[in-house]
Amino acid sequence: MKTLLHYLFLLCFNILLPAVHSQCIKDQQQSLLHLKKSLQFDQPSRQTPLISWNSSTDCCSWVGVTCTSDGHVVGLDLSNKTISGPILGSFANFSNLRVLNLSSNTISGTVPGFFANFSKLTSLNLSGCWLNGIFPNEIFQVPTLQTIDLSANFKLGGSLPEFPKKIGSLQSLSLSETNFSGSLPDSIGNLKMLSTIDLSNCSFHGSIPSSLFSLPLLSQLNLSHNQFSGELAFSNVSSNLVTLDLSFNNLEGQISVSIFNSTVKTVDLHSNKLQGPIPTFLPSAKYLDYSINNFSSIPSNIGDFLTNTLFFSLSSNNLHGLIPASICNASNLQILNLSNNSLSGMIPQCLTAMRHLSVLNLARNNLTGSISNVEVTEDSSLQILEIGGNQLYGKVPKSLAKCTMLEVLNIGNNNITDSFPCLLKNISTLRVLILRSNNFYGGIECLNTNGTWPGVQIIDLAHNNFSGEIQGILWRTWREMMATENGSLSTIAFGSHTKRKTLASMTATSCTRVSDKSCRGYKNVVPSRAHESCLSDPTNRLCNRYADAGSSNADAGTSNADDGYSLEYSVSVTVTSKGLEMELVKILSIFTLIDFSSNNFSGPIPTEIGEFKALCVLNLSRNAFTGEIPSKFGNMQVLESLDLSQNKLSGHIPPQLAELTFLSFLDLSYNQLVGRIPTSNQFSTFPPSSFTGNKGLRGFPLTVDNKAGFPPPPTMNGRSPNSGHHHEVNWDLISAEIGFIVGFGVAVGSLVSCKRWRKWYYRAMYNILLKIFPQLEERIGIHRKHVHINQW
Ligand SMILES: *[C@@H]1O[C@H](CO)[C@@H](O)[C@H](O)[C@H]1NC(C)=O
Ligand SMILES: *[C@@H]1O[C@H](CO)[C@@H](O)[C@H](O)[C@H]1NC(C)=O
Ligand SMILES: *[C@@H]1O[C@H](CO)[C@@H](O)[C@H](O)[C@H]1NC(C)=O
Ligand SMILES: *[C@@H]1O[C@H](CO)[C@@H](O)[C@H](O)[C@H]1NC(C)=O
Ligand SMILES: *[C@@H]1O[C@H](CO)[C@@H](O)[C@H](O)[C@H]1NC(C)=O
Ligand SMILES: *[C@@H]1O[C@H](CO)[C@@H](O)[C@H](O)[C@H]1NC(C)=O
Ligand SMILES: *[C@@H]1O[C@H](CO)[C@@H](O)[C@H](O)[C@H]1NC(C)=O
Ligand SMILES: *[C@@H]1O[C@H](CO)[C@@H](O)[C@H](O)[C@H]1NC(C)=O
Ligand SMILES: *[C@@H]1O[C@H](CO)[C@@H](O)[C@H](O)[C@H]1NC(C)=O
Ligand SMILES: *[C@@H]1O[C@H](CO)[C@@H](O)[C@H](O)[C@H]1NC(C)=O
Ligand SMILES: *[C@@H]1O[C@H](CO)[C@@H](O)[C@H](O)[C@H]1NC(C)=O
Ligand SMILES: CC(=O)N[C@H]1CO[C@H](CO)[C@@H](O)[C@@H]1O
Repeated sequence: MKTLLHYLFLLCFNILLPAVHSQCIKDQQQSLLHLKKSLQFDQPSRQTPLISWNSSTDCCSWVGVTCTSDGHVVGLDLSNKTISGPILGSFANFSNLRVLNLSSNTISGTVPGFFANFSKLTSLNLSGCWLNGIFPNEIFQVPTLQTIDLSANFKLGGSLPEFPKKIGSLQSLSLSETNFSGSLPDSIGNLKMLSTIDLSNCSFHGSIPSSLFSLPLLSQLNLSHNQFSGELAFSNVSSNLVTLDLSFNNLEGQISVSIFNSTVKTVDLHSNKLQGPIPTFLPSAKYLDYSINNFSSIPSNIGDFLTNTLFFSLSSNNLHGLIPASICNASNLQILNLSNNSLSGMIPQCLTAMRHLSVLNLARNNLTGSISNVEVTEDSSLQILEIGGNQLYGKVPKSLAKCTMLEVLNIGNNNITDSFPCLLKNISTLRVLILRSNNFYGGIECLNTNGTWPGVQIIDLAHNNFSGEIQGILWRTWREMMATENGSLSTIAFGSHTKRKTLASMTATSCTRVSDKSCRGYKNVVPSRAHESCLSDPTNRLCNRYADAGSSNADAGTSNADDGYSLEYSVSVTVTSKGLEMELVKILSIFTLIDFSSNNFSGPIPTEIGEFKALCVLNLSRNAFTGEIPSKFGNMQVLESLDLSQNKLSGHIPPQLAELTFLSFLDLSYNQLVGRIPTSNQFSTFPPSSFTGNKGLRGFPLTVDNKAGFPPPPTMNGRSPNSGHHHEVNWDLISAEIGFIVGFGVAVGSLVSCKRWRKWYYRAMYNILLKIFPQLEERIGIHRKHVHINQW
């Protein structure tokens, strides 16, 4: 009875859904059961994922099986079924398959050549299978093949074959993150149906065939992270092209003008060796990244070609000359990054008045002029303003008070002469304030305002002429630093909230299939499209690619010009920590820093600082602070770096300091401290130089005889003239390398928990230092856990 009902049920079902549930032919069932037997699963303890593959039921109803109406198995989707072991050989019996998806399994092993004989195959998906060996390239020539996805098999080698003249049916070709190599055949132009090509992060080289660009249906082309070279020579570009990513290659030469007349929306050419003037031919583009190339000039009419552009980066090129005022005609621009060039002249007045501009980065150029009169519009969108590292002078412009959304202000390393800009006190959104290396003077108290900075993370006032005592009450207005819980990776994002969410969720689903575990944690993060993070953070880059794919899809599928576009930008800030300048490529909400070093602050250190439970770096060195080190410092549980050197501090070192388990850098040298140095595991790792120059200090690691006189205090640039090595140190190089590491470490750190990051960080740091200072190993020995950079 039961079987009869069952049969009737199946019959009914089959009538309703004939294509899917038609009854399976006996020998097909045998083959499938045979296949099931041959499969191994990663977690044998768990219920087998193919429980429905049971001889007493119709095989066309089994999970992952698709049949034709006459019961032939034509589709197998066994993706993400914990299948393991080199089992591809057991698919030889299914030569009539149209669709085979084995993605996200740990199949490993090589790909057998017989798939090339699957004459009906339309879709082959072997992405994320840990495959190795050489992929049999005849499979690309299966005439029915429409999509092939071999991505994320980083040991899978191979090359692309010549393609026959006869029009191929291939629409989508993904080989990203494989070890495919060789050059692209010109005959790829015969695959007239191709719309998506993703060959990113492979080992391809040679020139990019121009035939690629004339594929009539091509909409997504991603060749990033390869070794493509030569000039970009193409005469005609597919009018369907939407996304072009050629970043991280060795492309060179000038890009000839007026070649594109297309719907291109995203162009990413960053990290190549392209030269000449910035190309101006993509009026439809919304995202243009030309950073890290050798482009030398900006055409004066550039703005006329940017009328739709939201993101425009020319950072880290070789640009000279003035910033063309026409750039202000790009009225939709939200992010403009011209940093790290040799641009000169004044900042065009109209730039800061652009209404939609959220990010303006002109840092590290050769800009001159007074900024006192810079005008900001009433409804300014400015969130990030970076003009540090120029030759700007004058006072902090009063109109900045109108930037009610400002989060990051970096005007450091200029020649600004002003008192503390109290007008910023009313901007409650401020997170990062960098005034370092200017001529600021006077006290930092703001008597005429009650404004607070509840989210402030970085305050860098170093190398100015600030003076006076610091009142405890001041600190109370900096709430973020008092937070107790760890923050999460937080980048500053633009675009409407919902759009951002869409991108984030797309990212989350696609990121999880990346085999690299470190990427999995990115679920809650909107990966950045901005180049800075890509440059310095390979993990993020990996996720970026998926984010890119996601956003481009959204882009392609929409008619509304603005939909699906979400821009992001990472703030990079150079800070001094642990005696070295370093560039923090991504500012985490977890990263907090106070640097008041090299000023004339005096009086006692307010005990309230001890309430900054989330403070990572505190540098009060080279001032005239007096009194004792507050014992409340023991409350700063996450403090990693504490520099109080070269002040007039007296009294004992509070034993509470020894309880700061994260503290990896400590400098109390050249004060008037007395008594015994606390003993703890942590303190025993600090070198004598952490304590030297205090007449009254004794105990490990200082030698017993501490009266023999001290070496002279370190000079302003952090190098001791007496350090006994004759090695010229290239501080730029170190700064760059540390920047790289920190950017990576910080991003990973928040994902993998602070502790693991720390281990990694110190190992990486140590390796880099060994490279730069080969003598390091003998000096500090291989047993030292931490590296104290300011020894030199
Ligand atoms: C194909 O299936 C038959 C059973 O139908 C089985 O005997 C044979 O071994 C299978 N061949 C392969 C290569 O799996
Ligand atoms: C197949 O399914 C039937 C009923 O659902 C069950 O009684 C039988 O044990 C299953 N066989 C196997 C091999 O799992
Ligand atoms: C794979 O399967 C596991 C468990 O069923 C699930 O948690 C995970 O999200 C799946 N991954 C993908 C990429 O579908
Ligand atoms: C398997 O791959 C095919 C095409 O390659 C795709 O349509 C299908 O959605 C994939 N299955 C899963 C579960 O991702
Ligand atoms: C291959 O399968 C994965 C799921 O594992 C899917 O995300 C991807 O889109 C598929 N590729 C193609 C080309 O359909
Ligand atoms: C593919 O089929 C041809 C002829 O049908 C045969 O000669 C060849 O050996 C087959 N290739 C593989 C790898 O099975
Ligand atoms: C990638 O291929 C090259 C040869 O082209 C080989 O030397 C290298 O080991 C391969 N890498 C991996 C991860 O398989
Ligand atoms: C270029 O695009 C414009 C519209 O955007 C169109 O009017 C013109 O005909 C196109 N030119 C060519 C050569 O395709
Ligand atoms: C910066 O500008 C000054 C003149 O204002 C010039 O002498 C100097 O060479 C410029 N530096 C660079 C790197 O362009
Ligand atoms: C900095 O500005 C002061 C006056 O404000 C001026 O005397 C000095 O020459 C400037 N320094 C540089 C390096 O431009
Ligand atoms: C600040 O607050 C105090 C009392 O809370 C008030 O008397 C004073 O007027 C306020 N100052 C400003 C500038 O708002
Ligand atoms: C050529 C290249 O950039 N390969 C990288 C691809 O991504 C993996 C991580 O998944 C890196 O390890 C490779 O170096």
